[in-house]
Amino acid sequence: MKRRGVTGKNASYDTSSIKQPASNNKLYSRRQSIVLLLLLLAVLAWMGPWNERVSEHTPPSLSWWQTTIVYQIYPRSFQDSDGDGVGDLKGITQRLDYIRSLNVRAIWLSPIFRSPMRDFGYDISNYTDIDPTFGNLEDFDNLILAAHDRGIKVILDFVPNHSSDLHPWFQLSRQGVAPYKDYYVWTRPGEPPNNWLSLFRGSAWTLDSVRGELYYHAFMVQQPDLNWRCAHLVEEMNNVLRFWLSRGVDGFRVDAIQNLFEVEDLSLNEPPSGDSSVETDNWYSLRHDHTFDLPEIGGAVRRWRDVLNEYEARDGKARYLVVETLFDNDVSIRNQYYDFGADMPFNFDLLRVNRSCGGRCIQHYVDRELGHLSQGQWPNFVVGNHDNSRIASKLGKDFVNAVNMLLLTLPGTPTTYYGEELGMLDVQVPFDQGQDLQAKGQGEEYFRKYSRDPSRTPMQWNGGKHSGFTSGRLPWLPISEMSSYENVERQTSSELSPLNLYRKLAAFRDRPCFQYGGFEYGVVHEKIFSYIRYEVGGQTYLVTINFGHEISRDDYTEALNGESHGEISITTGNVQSGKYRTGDKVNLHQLELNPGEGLIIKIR
Ligand code: TEU
Repeated sequence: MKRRGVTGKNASYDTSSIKQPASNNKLYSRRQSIVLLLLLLAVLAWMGPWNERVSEHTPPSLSWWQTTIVYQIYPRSFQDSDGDGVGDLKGITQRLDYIRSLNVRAIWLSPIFRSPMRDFGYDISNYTDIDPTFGNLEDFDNLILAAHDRGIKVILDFVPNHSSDLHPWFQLSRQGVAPYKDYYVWTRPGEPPNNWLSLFRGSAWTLDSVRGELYYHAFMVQQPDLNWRCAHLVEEMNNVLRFWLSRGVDGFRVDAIQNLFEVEDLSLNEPPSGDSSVETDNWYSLRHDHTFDLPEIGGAVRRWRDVLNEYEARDGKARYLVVETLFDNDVSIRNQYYDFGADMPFNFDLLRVNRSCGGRCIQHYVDRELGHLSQGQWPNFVVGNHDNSRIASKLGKDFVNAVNMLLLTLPGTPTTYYGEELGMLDVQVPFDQGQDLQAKGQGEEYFRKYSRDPSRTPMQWNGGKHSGFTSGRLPWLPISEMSSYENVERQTSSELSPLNLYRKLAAFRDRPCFQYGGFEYGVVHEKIFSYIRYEVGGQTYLVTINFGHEISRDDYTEALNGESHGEISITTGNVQSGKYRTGDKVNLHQLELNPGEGLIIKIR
């Protein structure tokens, strides 16, 4: 399995690669040997400074997914091109110049495949076709071409754990037709064989009226789990990857990877988790010894990596594989996926922040990533996605700029969820307009608590009808009332807007010290989280952000080994109109930051 990751930043020139003269002494007289030795010493002397120079300034050989921001698009909500109120592929193609204006060079599309849309595409009925809601394969090919023309890579969602119950495979499986009869996890009729629960509440077992047996579904009833112990299924899914790779896809985000396998002994119940804060039929009420993070998953990931490497071997272009790993107190759980062949397991730690999370709290989450990676394991950070409340709603509008400064200056690959660049907020969707069936099907109270609709509302492009998202009668989810202020058009024309700050930060992070430079903590306390990014022999920057709710005055000189002055490169332009401006020279003995204010300061 080909390992990938950052080669050492201080990769030194490998002197062993200098060709040594043949060692056959019979060919050389003593005098000639001495001349040769002197010549060799002269060459090495000449290369010495170069080695040192090379060792200090050799940028590591990074792959594209290590240098760009990845921008997650929820296709239903990005841009509607045909007026049906739902986003589509042509709409995404229309907005690629906007993506590029963010200095983003990779987009990840949540599922666009044929689906009954019970889970909005995470219930797939044909893995190798585009759902008509989004367009067709021609639209997809055009999107790939247009994206690649702009230097934008395209990452698709790969959903291997389950299909839709309307997939032909399931229809054939329920009829007992070989080999499909083994594509899913079936057991005898009667009571469920064990106490396993669905992540969407209730038993994970449902009786199928056609086959007369129970089938396992880690998620919705309409999402039967695929049986990854079935060799035919494994090859079918490897061919799904090949189908999209052959159409130019640059990588995959693997959905629900940790649910992929379940033990073969279906009589095994799962023990209580000890979490008494959740309902007894809530997935988190059990410890998932038999259905989550089973060791067999590693083999599946390695096979997918081998498939991606088939394509890389042909054209030398890296294919990206990121897997969806849920938050776990033990970070080694997600970090094992590096060894399985994933380029990165998603680091969801910063999804847990809220308004009470100050400097030390941020450091705790950042260090869970940076403090636990082995050589060659590339870090990543996200602050939102389609399953979670938007970060601007968690922290408040006054921290939007601070969060984007953090996300875009930490080491590794950042993933931005569409709208975060604007500071888009959750939209409270009334029950009768609710679309998230896994929540809506559980009643109004449960819907209010667990619906994911609020963070999936349409992108806010302008202050016009439906915020420019659709020309149609109604968008599929309501648009924020804030959209007349929080939109691309208005923020583009406002110097201190979150969007323009995002653009500045996204361009700034192309500097070597942010791409692959070193990282050290600076001043960190209950308000301030600061760190130093540096390139050996190159530039050094201090990033300092006040995640507290009071002004903070701090002396950074000790953290900076006595450096007492710097120049401001970027300021968050704090909503309370902070006192700093780009280009200001600042005394590092006494820096004063408002709540939610951040600075990037050039030290040298
Ligand atoms: O989510 C995987 C997952 O584990 C869920 O618990 C997710 O965190 C949950 O939806 C939070 O409410 C993935 C997708 O991201 C999600 O949108 C899908 O619904 C799910 O898999 C099933 O495919």
